[in-house]
Order: sequence, then structure tokens, then C-alpha cells
Amino acid sequence: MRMVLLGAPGSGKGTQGEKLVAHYGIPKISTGDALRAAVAAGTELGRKAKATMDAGQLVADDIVIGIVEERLAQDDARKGFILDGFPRNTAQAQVLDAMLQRLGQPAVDKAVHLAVADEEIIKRLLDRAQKEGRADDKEDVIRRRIDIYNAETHPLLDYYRAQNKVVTVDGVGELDTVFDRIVKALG
Ligand code: B4P
Repeated sequence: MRMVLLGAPGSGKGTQGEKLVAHYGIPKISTGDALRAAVAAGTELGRKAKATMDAGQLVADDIVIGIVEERLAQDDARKGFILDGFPRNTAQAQVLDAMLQRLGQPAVDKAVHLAVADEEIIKRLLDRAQKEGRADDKEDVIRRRIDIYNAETHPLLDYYRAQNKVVTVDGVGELDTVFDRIVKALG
């Protein structure tokens, strides 16, 4: 199974991605996690990405593409993967398709779209801000991330629809309920 998780910030990609890892026994590749780890470690990449992330904007394509390519080339990703937070725009999706070909891997099977309304997303992320204190979980930044999602990432649904790969799941409800919906939709 080679899947990409699509959904607004806070729609549950990271959360459901973890559960899918356990269920399918394939690795999750999260560009957000990788970038936050680079920021925490103070690497050059992390220093470059920090201000952009804190402002809720997308990090440069070449940075995230490098992260994904390095990870996809590892052995455990050959039997499948869950991409969480990548691709984020059409250019990244096109690069991903070409990258899989270059690595001699089959194409993406499914794009799982987690549908959650904006007001619910804002509520969840403000709640996470209380618990985790992420710099990009402030209301004005959250609204900017949602705007960027609608402008740049949402159109990816058409990209994957044209390939007949989109599975839309209602992302509102208990974590296990949403997870069951995803597994059932994937067949
Ligand atoms: P990400 O780390 O991808 O952050 P995110 O979109 O906020 O999703 P996340 O995975 O954290 O949240 P989740 O939905 O699981 O990106 C952060 C930043 O990194 C971006 O803004 C950008 O700057 C940069 N970046 C990452 N990838 C990039 C790329 N490809 N190109 C360019 N830049 C990139 O869950 C959120 C919260 O909701 C959690 O607290 C969770 O507990 C809660 N939740 C989940 N499911 C729930 C449910 N069913 N009910 C109630 N709460 C729920």
C-alpha cells in the first residue's frame, strides 16, 4: 500500500498516520515531523525552515523533496509507505510521481482525504497549542495555514481524482471511528 494523506492542518493526518503504520506495517514519512526534528536539532536545514514554519507558510519545495527522496530510498519503504503532509502542492505531487519512477517503485495507490470543517480544525489546533505549545498553533497562523491549504493543497484532490485515486473520509468523530472509516474505505 502506497498512500498519501491529504487534509487541512489539524484534520488528523499525523494522528491517523500513526494508526495506519501499526495496521499496515509500513513506514510513515511526515515532512512536518522531519522539519520539526531538524529545527529542534538546530541543523542548517532546521534554521532555514523555522521562520517559514512559524509563520504558517510552506517551506521551499526543494527542502521537503530532499527529505522525502532520502527516506523513500530506504529499504523499508520499498514495500509501501504512508506520506503525511507531502505532497502539499501540485509541483510536489509531480515530483513524487517522477521520484517513484526513478527509484523503480510503483506509483501511489491511494490519496486519502480527511474532510474536516474549518471551525473544528481551529478548535483542535488551539487545543493542541495548550498541550504542546507549537509556534504555528496560534489563531492567526492557523487561519493562514488553512488559507494556504485551500489555495495550494486542496487542488491536489483534482490531481489524484484524475487518476481515480481519491478516497474521502469524514474526519470528525472518535479517533478509532475515523480510523475504521479509513480502513474500510481502503478496502
Ligand atoms: P504538518 O506537520 O504537516 O502539520 P499539520 O498540517 O498541522 O498536521 P498535523 O499532522 O500536525 O496535525 P493532525 O492533523 O494530525 O506541517 C507543519 C508545517 O511544516 C507546515 O505549516 C509547513 O510549514 C511545513 N511543511 C510540512 N510539510 C510540508 C511540505 N510538504 N511542503 C512545504 N512545507 C511543509 O492533528 C492535529 C490535532 O488534532 C492533534 O492535536 C490531534 O490530537 C487532533 N485530532 C486529530 N484527530 C482528531 C479527531 N478525530 N478528533 C479530535 N481531535 C483530533
